[in-house]
Amino acid sequence: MTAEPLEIYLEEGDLERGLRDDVRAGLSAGQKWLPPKWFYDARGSELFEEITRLPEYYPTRAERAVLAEHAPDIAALTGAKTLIELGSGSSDKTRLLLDAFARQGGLGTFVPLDVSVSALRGSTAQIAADYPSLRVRGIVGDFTRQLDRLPTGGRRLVVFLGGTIGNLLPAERAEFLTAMRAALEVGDWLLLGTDLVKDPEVIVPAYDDAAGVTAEFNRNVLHVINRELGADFDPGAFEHVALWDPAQEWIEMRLRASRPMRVQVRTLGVTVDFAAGEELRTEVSAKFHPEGIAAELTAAGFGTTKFWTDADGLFGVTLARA
Ligand code: AVJ
Repeated sequence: MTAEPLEIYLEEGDLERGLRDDVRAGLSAGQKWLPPKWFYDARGSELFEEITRLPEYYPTRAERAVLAEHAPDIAALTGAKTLIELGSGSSDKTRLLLDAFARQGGLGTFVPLDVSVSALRGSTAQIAADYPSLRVRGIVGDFTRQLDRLPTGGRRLVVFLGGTIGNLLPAERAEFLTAMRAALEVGDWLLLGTDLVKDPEVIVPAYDDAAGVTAEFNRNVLHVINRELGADFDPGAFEHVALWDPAQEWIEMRLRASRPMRVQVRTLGVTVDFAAGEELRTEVSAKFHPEGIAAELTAAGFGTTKFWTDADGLFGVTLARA
């Protein structure tokens, strides 16, 4: 089947308004910040795909190894009819699941949901071509906001891979998991990918690679704001910073002003001053302990869980029953 036209849960106008609100709030804060979802325009999505192939960036490979080994278990345990993928991006690793379901039979519909229209266009067309018996319904949406509108019908498996849940702060995460559980019915399933706490000497290079791709990805958010909101950031004047916070057990990406700068954001009519060395936080990527993941899922109302990791114990994948 060819992919169905993308369903739009998030209009261009909503996106634009969301960006304006986030930029206004984040750039006027004492400690400046921007949410990571604004990295992912077409260029940002491409840069992220490039990151996943870097030697230092282990999460994608480690998660792929877990899925390669356990996709048949996941298909058999869940018996899902509909697979919904949140923050699907290219849906590359998801193919391991689709292959396992294809061998088992029974999966009828694949629903990738992402904020990136460009990423979704590519992935839905390719998946529809490669899995001719699957119905492919791409949704343009924000996974933190559209949970109550997830497609229904048949047993569902929601997959949220890559460790993207680590982009949420702890309170946001609890709220997200609770909303997720509320959106599901007893018998539905959640498959959650989480990067695990490990030696920062392994984590930091994954977010500060030698080739500078992550630095470019980080600075891309400034290009997005320049283009979408008529700002005049000089992205080259911001240095990429990746910092491990041992107390929070998360990595932060920041952009550090290399000199004092005054930035105009024309659409918002605001002026933002940066002192030399001032940092703008662009991403938090939390790392987890297996017991912590289970506890958070239980607190959100999920039942039995299964937990798998790769041979090196780098990355965890949890299957939880609603
Ligand atoms: C897509 C959110 C899982 O946090 O590792 C990669 C994004 N940031 N390099 C992550 C990212 C810097 C990635 N996630």
